[in-house]
Amino acid sequence: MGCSSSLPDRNTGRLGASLEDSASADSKNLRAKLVLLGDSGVGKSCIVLRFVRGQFDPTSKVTVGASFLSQTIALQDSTTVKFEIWDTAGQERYAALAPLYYRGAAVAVVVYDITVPESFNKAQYWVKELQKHGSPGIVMALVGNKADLHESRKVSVQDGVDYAEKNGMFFIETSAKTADNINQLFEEIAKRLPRTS
Ligand SMILES: Nc1nc2c(ncn2[C@@H]2O[C@H](COP(=O)(O)OP(=O)(O)OP(=O)(O)O)[C@@H](O)[C@H]2O)c(=O)[nH]1
Ligand SMILES: [Mg+2]
Repeated sequence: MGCSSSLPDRNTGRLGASLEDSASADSKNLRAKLVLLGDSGVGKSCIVLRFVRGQFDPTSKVTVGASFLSQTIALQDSTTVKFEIWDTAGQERYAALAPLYYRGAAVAVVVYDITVPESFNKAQYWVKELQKHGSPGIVMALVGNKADLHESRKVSVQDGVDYAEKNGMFFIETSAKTADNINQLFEEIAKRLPRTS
């Protein structure tokens, strides 16, 4: 399962960028280092694949280590935002690597699966870790993925909304499968990035 096999695996890229370096450029052309965190199987790689390539692959592999992709979007005010995306591996054995990827990140997208309550608990764990060790001023989004599986829903929308609100996060439910709210997720993040001028 997973979507990572079709993504390039570039573990050798720069990891330790400062926050200044990770959300920069002029006010019209922003650049932001973004990290995705969350339990294995919640759909992080599928969200990235949908956002970057417009595809959904139900048959590919779990992520090993992390993979890197970038994608630029244009906002209505003609600002462009280049997202430099680190898609981390959710399997427990990779948990110790996470700081390498969230260090210096301007944006953290914490993902859970609306059909798996344990993944919502894991999301809360990542939020706490980011609050302790993430960049000051990091923009955080809480994402309930697999919204297409609403008949198997185990985490209510309200639980997501409440947790996000308490922690100053942006909240959205998405489906990488149907593409529902995937572009909106990144557009809302882009709007929340600090502007230098
Ligand atoms: N129904 C449904 N299935 C999804 C969705 N997103 C991902 N999946 C499925 O969930 C499984 C896991 O997706 P991945 O994107 O690989 O999960 P991951 O979070 O990257 O997992 P790790 O790389 O191990 O951390 C795959 O079988 C996907 O096809 C979605 O929005 N809806
Ligand atoms: Mg993955």
